[in-house]
Amino acid sequence: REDNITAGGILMDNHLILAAGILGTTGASLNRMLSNGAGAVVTKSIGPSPKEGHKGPCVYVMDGAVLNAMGLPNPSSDFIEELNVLKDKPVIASIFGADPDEFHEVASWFKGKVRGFELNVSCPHAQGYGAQIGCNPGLVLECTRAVSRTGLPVWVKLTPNVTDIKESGIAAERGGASAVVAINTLKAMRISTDLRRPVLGNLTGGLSGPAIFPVALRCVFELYKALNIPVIGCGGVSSADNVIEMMMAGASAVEIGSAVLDRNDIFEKIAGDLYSEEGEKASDIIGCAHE
Ligand code: RRO
Repeated sequence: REDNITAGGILMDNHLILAAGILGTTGASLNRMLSNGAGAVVTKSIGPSPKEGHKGPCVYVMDGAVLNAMGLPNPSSDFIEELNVLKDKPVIASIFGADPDEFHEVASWFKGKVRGFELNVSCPHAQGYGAQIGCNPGLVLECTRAVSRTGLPVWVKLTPNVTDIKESGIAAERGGASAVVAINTLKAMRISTDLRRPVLGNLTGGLSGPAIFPVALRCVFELYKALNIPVIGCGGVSSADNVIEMMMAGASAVEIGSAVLDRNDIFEKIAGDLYSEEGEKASDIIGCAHE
């Protein structure tokens, strides 16, 4: 069993990380995921002021995919007290803002409470707070640089909704990022033929789950080749075999989101399969598909 690994400057209990947005809204739920085998956890994205989120329906579940437009609901600085029950645990704060100053302000609330940050510059339906930043390499660089001033490791979560994800990754690296995370959700929609209207209140949203795994894998593969900082894989991972595939493409660690909604013991299940006694060390296969 491999424990205590470091990826992107952050010490974690294993290679499997709870992705942002899933069960990350309370200290108790984050703690439960750590007890259930997650090597680290990422919080729900926290921004500069409290936000209620988009009007519903906010989630639409399909076979092998989930469509969401939650709308960045979060309690802003009131969230910090949730971290009191997670002292010295491997917690990463997902944060967002409209510009570099807002990113730095939100990050400053978390100093001394978390091991590092994940910058959310990639929500596909965030109106000024998300992919508008992630699609602009100059802004990605400035926001990364602003949060790097905290001295803590900064991961940048990238959007797949661009022509060339390498450009955003290179901008994050230049801004001082310790790692990039690929990918956030893929911009998508469904229409109810009965109701003759889109299934989501926000009309469009972000697709996650097994359906986007091949897109995420391709992004990790391209980023690993283009960057000198670690790549964290995220997008539709639901088995140990998916984790190994992500690592072969170049992922140093892997985030798991939608699969947690299907079974909350997913971390124990995947860790059990991944760290079998006989098996190769997981870290020895990173990037082997490039050789
Ligand atoms: O809250 C959301 O609607 C949301 C966010 Br912040 C994100 O980054 N990605 C996503 O699919 N949904």
